[in-house]
This record gives sequence, structure tokens and C-alpha cells, in this order.
Amino acid sequence: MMISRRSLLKLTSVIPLEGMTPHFVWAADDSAAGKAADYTLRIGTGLVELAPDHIISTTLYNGQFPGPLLRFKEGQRVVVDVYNDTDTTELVHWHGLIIPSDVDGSAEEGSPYIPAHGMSRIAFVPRPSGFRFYHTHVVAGADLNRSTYTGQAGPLYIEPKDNPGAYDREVFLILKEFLPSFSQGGDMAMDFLAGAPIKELQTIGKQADERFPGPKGYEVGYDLFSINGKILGHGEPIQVKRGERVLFHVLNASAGEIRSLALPGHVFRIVALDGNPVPTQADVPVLWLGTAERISAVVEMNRPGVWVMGDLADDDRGHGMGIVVEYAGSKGQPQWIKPRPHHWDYTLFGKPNTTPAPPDETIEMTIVKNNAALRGFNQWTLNGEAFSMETMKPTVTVHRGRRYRLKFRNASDDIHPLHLHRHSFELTRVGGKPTAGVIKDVVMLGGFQEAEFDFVAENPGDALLHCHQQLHMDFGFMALFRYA
Ligand SMILES: [Cu+2]
Repeated sequence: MMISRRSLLKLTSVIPLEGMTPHFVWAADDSAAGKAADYTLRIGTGLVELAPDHIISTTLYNGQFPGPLLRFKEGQRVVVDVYNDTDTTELVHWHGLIIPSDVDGSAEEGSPYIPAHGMSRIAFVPRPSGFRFYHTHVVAGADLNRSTYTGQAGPLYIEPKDNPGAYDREVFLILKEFLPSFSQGGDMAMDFLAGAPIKELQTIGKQADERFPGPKGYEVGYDLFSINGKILGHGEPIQVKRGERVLFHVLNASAGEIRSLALPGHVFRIVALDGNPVPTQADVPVLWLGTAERISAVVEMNRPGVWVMGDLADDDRGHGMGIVVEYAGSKGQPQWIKPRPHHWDYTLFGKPNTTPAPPDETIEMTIVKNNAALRGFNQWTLNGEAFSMETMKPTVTVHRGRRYRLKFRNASDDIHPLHLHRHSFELTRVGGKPTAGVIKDVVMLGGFQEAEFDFVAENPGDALLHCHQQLHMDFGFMALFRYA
């Protein structure tokens, strides 16, 4: 999806509505009633042509993948009508936004479902500015045709009140796998994260394995991989000119995969993480993104050629996870060169030599995996408790105005992209290193590692904390925060 700044609004124009919708749900304030919506999203089954011989059927927004790029203005109220043309209830979650619980799109927080063959009008004041996204937030469980396994994801950009914009062009890249299936035998170990495993956490993990000695639980794998809904080699190449500075907004819209991205011979200057400007802009050869993470990075186009910008995993890139970057005047087969090994370290982008403000309270959470404990699926517990979708019982009480430090201890070998709804957080310690100033809404927690982040309880209403891997959140890895 290559978009000039001027053509963006056209993409999000209201689509014509057909037929009658029997059910209506009005969320947020009544003042939106009677007014035309600013945007319309229509949830329905459609086809995505990933390549001429790979056309898949899945659930989409407005019949397309990715969903339309929505461009909101920070602080300017927006009304979105969401029509659900499917046979099941749906939810649209506005990821990374600081908005009320009833419009956040999370049933656990009390947001109303969009009825099957019904509609919801959703209104809120978008903030904070930056690169966000929207996606479905229903439970998939064992159903790989549901929730984030489908094509229900789209980019959202909230325009800041003032935009410095030291770049020539913006390119949005949405990374997404299709055709999921279950497999057994454990996930691939990945060791790209900075930091080292902690012995005590390995011991806790070992004890859990002894309590659940059977086979490992199901994992999800994929057949097809895409950027902007196209398998590598089948979409339009990104056309660049020598000397140009291109701002890439990269979103990992996977249901559970971690993605990497490299452009041979080029470096990425990271300017924002999860849409929030970083205190220290740093150059890296490879981007790593946990599920739902976003990276905004400027690339100076100074090595003419035709290149594959792609995932480091040969198999995934071979099955489509990449896009061609073509310099004006260059011809030939796209080239891929494997970058040298590189560790992903969030603290590179923090404020140097600064310690974060002390919290009012620290909440510790230890994450344990019970192998195949739930009908063959791994069960996830936080401090010994798996979240119950039946009771949706709040786990943590917070008080408005207080600063909380969440300390996560991962007693499993999986990497968990931790996400807190309706609040941004500041990384304070990751991979064993203290840091400050990096504001995010998802952070990867390494296997047998610890991570800490702070958030200020400044947005009353229930807020969900969960691992963004669909397979983990559906099987226990959630906690509900309730304001006192
Ligand atoms: Cu997880």
C-alpha cells in the first residue's frame, strides 16, 4: 500500500450501504445519533488475492486486506459505523488508543458486541497521535476461522496536532499470515532478544513441565505469508529514488507470530515504536516486531538496485513474507542478502542515563505454561490463575492517579507480546537493563526473562492486559484491571 499523503482521505471515504440491518447498537454518547458517520467499516466474508494462484476466503473489513487506512485527527471526535454482515458477533478493538471501555472493543471490559447482521455506531475522541491499528477482539479458541486468524486488521494513523515529518514519503507495511493450521511439537525457539534467561524462572518452568509431563500443546502454523495482502513478488514493488528518505510504518498484524524485516544494504532509523516517538533515534539492520507491535523507521535510499525487503526466516520469506523495493532505473531479479546476526534491544531507543520515576506500587506477575492442560491446548496462568472467560473476574484493582510498575516474570520459553489496553506504558527494565522514555502498548517479553513497565492509572474503566498471541490469550493469558 503506497500512499501519497494527499490520496489518504479518499481511501477511507464512506462506502455505499446496501440492504437493511435488523439490529443496532449505539455505543458512546447519544450526540452521535442522527449524524452521518465519519467512517464506515463493514465486516464480511470476502476474497483476498495474495497471488493469482493463491486466492483465499476470509473475514475482512470493507472487502479488503488490509482494512482501509483510517486517518483520524488527534483530539477531534470521530464517529464510526460498523456493520457486521457475518453470522457471529464481532468486536472492533482500537489498539493503542486511550479511550473509554465501552468503545474499546473488548467484551472483558464491557464493550457491547456488534450483533450478527447488525451494526454499532462507535464514537470517541482519538488519542494519542501516531501509528495505531484496529482489529477484531473476539475469542477464537480452537476456531482458526475466527478473530485475528482472519483478515480483520487495518492501519490507523492519528495525525498529531503538529507534524515535523522529516521524510519524503510514507509507506505502510502490514505483515500478515494466512491459512493457519494446528501442529503439535512446540514452537520454534527464537533468541534474537537482548538479555539472558534467568535460572530461577527456568526452575519454575521445569516444575510446571513436571506437573504436565505429557506432549506439548498445539501451536499454529501458516501456509501463506504476505505484506499488504500480497505474497512476495506479486504486489506492486515499492518504487524509490536514490537519496529519498522513506518513512516506513510497519505493523505486525499476525495472530501470534513474531516477525523480522530487513532491507539488504540499508539501515532503519527508528523514529517511533508503537506510534510513539522514541527519545533516542537509533539505526538498526533488522526490525523485530512481536504480534501487534508497530515500528516507524526512516530508510535513506542510498544503494540502488532491486531488493527483497523481507523476513529473516527463509521459509516464511519463501512463502511470501516480503516485498520488492525497486530503485528508479534499476532492473533485474530482486536480491536478498541475509543480514548479520543482530539482537533486538528496546533500551537502545530509551533516554540515556536516566532512571524512570519510582512507581507508587509494583505488581508482580509470574507467567507459567501448563503443557496441553486444556483439551490439548497449553493453559497459561498469571500468578497461578488462568483468566476465566465465564466469570471475567477482575484480577487487579488500581487507583486513579497512581503510577504502577508491572513486573513480568516469564517462566516459559515462549516470547510473549504483552499488551495493555486503554493506557500507554513506559518501559523501565527489559532484558536485564533499566531504561526510561520508551512509550509503548505492546512489549515482547523473552523466554525465561523479566520485563518491567510503568503506567499511570489515568483512564478509568476496566482495562485488559493480555498476551497478544491469540493462542495464549484465549487459553488463560489475560488479566482484567479495575479502577477502585
Ligand atoms: Cu503469549
